[in-house]
Amino acid sequence: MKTVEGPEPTMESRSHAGVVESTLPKHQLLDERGAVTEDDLLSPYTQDITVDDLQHLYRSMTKARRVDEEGTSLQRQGQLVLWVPLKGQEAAQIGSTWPTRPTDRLYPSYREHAVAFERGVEPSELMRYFRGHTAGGWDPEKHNLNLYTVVLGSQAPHAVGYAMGTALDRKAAEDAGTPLETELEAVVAYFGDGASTEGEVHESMVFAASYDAPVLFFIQNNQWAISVPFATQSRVPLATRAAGYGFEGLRVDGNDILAVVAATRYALAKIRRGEGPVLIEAETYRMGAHTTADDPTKYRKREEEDQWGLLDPIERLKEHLRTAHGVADSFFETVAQENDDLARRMRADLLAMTPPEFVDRFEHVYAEPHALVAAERAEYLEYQAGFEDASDVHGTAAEGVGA
Ligand SMILES: Cc1ncc(C[n+]2csc(CCOP(=O)(O)OP(=O)(O)O)c2C)c(N)n1
Ligand SMILES: [Mg+2]
Repeated sequence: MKTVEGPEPTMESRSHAGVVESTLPKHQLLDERGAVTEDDLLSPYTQDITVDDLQHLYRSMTKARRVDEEGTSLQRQGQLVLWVPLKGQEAAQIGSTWPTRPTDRLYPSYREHAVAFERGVEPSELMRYFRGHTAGGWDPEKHNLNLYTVVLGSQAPHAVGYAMGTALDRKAAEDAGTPLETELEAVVAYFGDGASTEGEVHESMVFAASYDAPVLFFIQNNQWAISVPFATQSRVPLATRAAGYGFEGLRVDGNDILAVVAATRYALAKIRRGEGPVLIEAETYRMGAHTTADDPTKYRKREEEDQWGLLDPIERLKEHLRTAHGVADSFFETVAQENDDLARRMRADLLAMTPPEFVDRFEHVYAEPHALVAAERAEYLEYQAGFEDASDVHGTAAEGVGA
């Protein structure tokens, strides 16, 4: 075997070599100052967007940010077990959810709070999850939104499997001579730059390509996977990977709500035509900590945060609304007031929540009765009965929260 000349790459040199420049264009429709820019591929997909629509998008983005701030405070005050901030990713999340239909199934990771709100999940419902009061969070069927997935990338095969299933159902109906009259439903799999390196994500992309699955892989590249920078995760922009599997990949400015909406509309239209999967890489930034258990000052520079602060997606849309559409200050003030009221209600709802009993956990292991779980439950109840004060055993979930 012929050996390759030259120094062995070390972990150090490979990790810090940076991301190779790509010829793939980065799509943008609103520049850093909120002025409209033209994009041959995407501009046609925003023609029908009205000022009302833009105001809705602004409301949704600021609502998510306000709830996010409240989430951090609540965790600091001992009312949540953990909080996962989304600050900075509002355009990527709202811009990709808004163009979906209620019949499209979404598979989030764990930071997609704005996606959940846009899908009708109440902020307090989400908070209940981060308080440790629920085993899941919400009814996935009601919102057509799968539950949060903390095991990185594992929602990707679920999403692709679901997408393949919808396409197979359609084919079965056609074969039976009763073709469905509705358009193909799309499935969206959300994950991050870090998760994109998981084996399951690669396997999902191979399957999706092989079976033309109606799925959109929506990657929020927020530049960090906890303390690992993007340059360590990939030698190339993630959108370029799609070509290797045989489908289209788009790079968009993920802090530009119009570009994200347009790219998502473009991708969904293609997916609904049965042309297979699409990948969108939304380049954005996690402005806060990874979670409330993390301290980003330990691994990234203040200058980097300041640089990205200038690209704030909410400020950009606000500037656009003001300058291009003459939206008055009173609109922004009213929205801020509505968001404060919402945060206050959410806090009150959270503090009034009744914690589940420890024994309830046995109910959620299997859907059907199970002999082993029933025996363990009985053993637990017997153990608990041995204490004079039942709360001495484990306490309730709420007592655990403030500890
Ligand atoms: C399979 C697996 N490995 C490791 C972890 C620990 N972990 C949690 S979040 C995270 C970083 C994920 O980064 P990214 O995918 O970029 O998403 P982000 O948190 O930036 O939104 C890691 C390594 C995990 N949850 N699951
Ligand atoms: Mg990340």
